[in-house]
Amino acid sequence: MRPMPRSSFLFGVALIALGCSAAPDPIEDGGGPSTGGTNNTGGTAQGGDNTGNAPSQGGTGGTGGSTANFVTSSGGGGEGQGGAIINPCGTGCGPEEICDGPGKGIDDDCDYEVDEGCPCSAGQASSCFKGDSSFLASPGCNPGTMYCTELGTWGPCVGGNHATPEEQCASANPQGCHPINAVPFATTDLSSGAGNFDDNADPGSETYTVSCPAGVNPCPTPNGTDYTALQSGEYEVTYTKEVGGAPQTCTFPLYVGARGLRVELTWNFTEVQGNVDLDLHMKQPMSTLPWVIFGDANQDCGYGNCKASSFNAAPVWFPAGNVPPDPVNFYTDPVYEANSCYYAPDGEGAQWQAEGGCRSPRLDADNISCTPSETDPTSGSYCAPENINIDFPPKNEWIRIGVHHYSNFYSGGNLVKPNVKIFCDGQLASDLGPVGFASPIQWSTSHEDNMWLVADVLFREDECVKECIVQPLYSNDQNAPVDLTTAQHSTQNGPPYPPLPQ
Ligand SMILES: [Ca+2]
Ligand SMILES: [Ca+2]
Ligand SMILES: [Ca+2]
Repeated sequence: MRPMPRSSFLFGVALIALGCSAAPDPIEDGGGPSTGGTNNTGGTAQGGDNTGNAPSQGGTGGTGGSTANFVTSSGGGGEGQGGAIINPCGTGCGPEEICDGPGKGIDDDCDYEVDEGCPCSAGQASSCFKGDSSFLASPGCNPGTMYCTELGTWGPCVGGNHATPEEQCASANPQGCHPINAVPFATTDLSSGAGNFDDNADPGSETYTVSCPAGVNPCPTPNGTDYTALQSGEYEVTYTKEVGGAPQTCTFPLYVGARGLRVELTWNFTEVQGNVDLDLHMKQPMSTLPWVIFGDANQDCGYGNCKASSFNAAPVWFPAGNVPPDPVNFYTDPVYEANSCYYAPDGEGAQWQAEGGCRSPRLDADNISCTPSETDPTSGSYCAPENINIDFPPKNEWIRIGVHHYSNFYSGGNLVKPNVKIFCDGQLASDLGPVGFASPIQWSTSHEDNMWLVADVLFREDECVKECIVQPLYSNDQNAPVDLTTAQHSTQNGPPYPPLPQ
């Protein structure tokens, strides 16, 4: 067994104690594994109601949208003297499922279904944890992901490691095959996840295979024990060995993610043969100024001003003098691997290293053209996702996401179909494009210079939860996408922002 990759520390960062847990935190109590921990963000999540209707269990009825919470431990509702409940946030195992607040993404009634019957809407995704949520912070336990179904309620919680009778994640053997973590674009040693399971392998008999999260195509293949995942999400690793000539296997998850807000753009690279250039854009929080796709405008982060190579013109969005967790324009993490921008492809990461830290916002990768048949994810021609990041997002401000159809050299007949995944502290909060719209966004060459306004994202935090809300943007009641022409996106921001949540 090789040492845990140092990048695994990152997810400890996201396990932010919110001061309301009555239950002991096994990580803070020193119970965390010496390997660096198997928890990722410890996140929980749940969607509200995108229609603006009040959540069924008495929420604010505000903007709705998809939300992702980051509850560190919901505890057991500890009792103080006289039996008074002193943990206002704790739910533990209670009599009923709760859809919002601290109950988001949590299996409040411990029936091993999460947010069963709770409302959600198109394009929403969320993390989820089955069983007693007080185990969420335990080594070996990790949330899975659930998607909103066409019925307007949450689908099954898939992936993750749960406090169910079958999995008993809190008592999983940390010495055997176990979950591992990585940041996007960093190369991970898969053998660290095989634990001591690989100790007795016949020489030369070991192989690793990886299956990617939904929508990740092409899916990178391992190079021996090295693996470079480019997109956030949960990957399933299968390790195979022979012992005395008899094959044995184990599987374990690889959780890939980064801190803060990370928006990832891909499109149907294979169908359009890598000959289409889409560009991811992010608008300065709460800005109502127009989009400026070529750069040179502070309000619009894109390829023209947000890459390391266009650093001098980079947007300045946050007050000087801020320190994390307040939003900062530039930050050098004392832990080298926490500077996730250092792993950006195409030489951009090396430029960030030369700058000595990561800028926020920033565009880590601009895919201009690519070769869908390329299988080496470290190759410059690999069909990599574009991504824009804010490492320490501001609170209570809407951040708008857009995708610009820059150029289209494809004449083969297939339309280009963008896909945007929005991650909050490593947790999927929305998956938009192919799903989530009655008529998904799809462009032909005649739509060059159109701009799809994807969603607005807002981070908020109170004494119990840290959450992000994703509000997909729709042009009408039929869930059609907002698709702006040149004349429109060059003169306007698009629809008004949703009301700020209470
Ligand atoms: Ca719940
Ligand atoms: Ca339940
Ligand atoms: Ca591009």
